Amino acid sequence: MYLNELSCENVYIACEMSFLKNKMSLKPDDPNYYAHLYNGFDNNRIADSKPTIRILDSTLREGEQHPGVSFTKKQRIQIAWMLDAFGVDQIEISPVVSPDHFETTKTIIKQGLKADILAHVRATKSDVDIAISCGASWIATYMGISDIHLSTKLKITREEAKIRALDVADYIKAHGLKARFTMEDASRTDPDFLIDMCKEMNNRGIERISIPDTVGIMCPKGMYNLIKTVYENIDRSKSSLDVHCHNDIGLALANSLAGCEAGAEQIHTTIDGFGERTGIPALAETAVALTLIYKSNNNLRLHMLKDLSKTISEYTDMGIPESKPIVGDSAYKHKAGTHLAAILKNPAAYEIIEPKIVGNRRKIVFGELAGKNGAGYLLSLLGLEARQNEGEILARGLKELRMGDILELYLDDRLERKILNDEAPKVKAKE
Ligand code: HCA
Ligand code: CU
Repeated sequence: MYLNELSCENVYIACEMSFLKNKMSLKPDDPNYYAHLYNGFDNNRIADSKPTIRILDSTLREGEQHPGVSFTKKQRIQIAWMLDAFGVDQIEISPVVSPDHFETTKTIIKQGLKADILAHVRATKSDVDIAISCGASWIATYMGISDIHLSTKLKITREEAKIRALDVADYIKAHGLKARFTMEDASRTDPDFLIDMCKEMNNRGIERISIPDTVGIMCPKGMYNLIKTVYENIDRSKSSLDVHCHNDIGLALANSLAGCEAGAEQIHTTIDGFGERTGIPALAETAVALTLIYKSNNNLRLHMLKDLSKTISEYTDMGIPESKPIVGDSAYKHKAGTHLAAILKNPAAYEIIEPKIVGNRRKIVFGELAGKNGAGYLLSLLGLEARQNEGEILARGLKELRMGDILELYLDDRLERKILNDEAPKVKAKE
């Protein structure tokens, strides 16, 4: 890029940004300030003040489809209570999987939680009857509508699929119930057929239409285009759109957010992202993205995130990967010397949201990579004053030991206060 073009571009970006900073009411002393401006740039969903993007959690349905995951009835009820306390808008469960699931669905519906409880079933009248007999007031039905799903799974034509789907939709509505219809494998469906089906559901007053990327093939721009196509073809006062994106190449959350930028207003998640194959977006990542980046108007108890994740890992034997965003043990661990030096002055240098907001804890790691500031801090914790070049000597010693990481410390409140009050340990460089 030539200098002229670059400066033209810069003027444009600068104008947009100064407009945005007022619109988004950002504080210039927020370390994330410029990042928020870039995120809001050309992005109405972020720049418009406080959009509401809701969360449906499907841990009890999609989550149980993950190999090795099977909750007991009591565990499912506890998970539903925790999700409700956390503040998700809808909770999905399938009553048709087993008699145990049927009983659980019935019990959870009776609890009178704030979240809607959706009974998720195939698009057949007999499945809908099972959902109704659980006392469900919200019924979510799904049907694979791509050609490959129609020919290999359902073995019916598009016309037959349409008749069956509409028949079921009418049946649910005749019972006076709220409904969601899922266009399974929507991302690989002929758009003409997809739009036709969505319009039919929309005309019938089906409250929500789920547009899944069942196989995780989309990229964010593609998901944006898919949702925009549907969004522009339905009467939004009658139906809202859900996005349900699979994570086969790691794009599930990015795709879900892109879908919301195009007009969808509810994202499907599971705790820790478990689900069929590689799952769907994790609740923690979604909730933080919505709160921190999108400033979505949700009332989520983010401090429960780590506990939600721990609960699931205890009930599944699957363990939380250390590097899992937000809830993983290393999500707030700081190790390299330059990072430690900065963290010990102001943790915001390497953290976008404080660990206690999401129920996690900050840790610092001392070892080979600690550097003189980290080593100096370690000395000061041990009550030794790091004068002159002691920090440097210890740092060198730690490197020569070649034992990798030697010590990890939680920065509990007391130590955090020490950082913020003392600033960094005063390590004087050797003169
Ligand atoms: C399934 C398919 C589904 C449905 C999603 C939804 C998908 O396992 O039933 O109902 O919104 O990925 O398409 O999970
Ligand atoms: Cu799915």
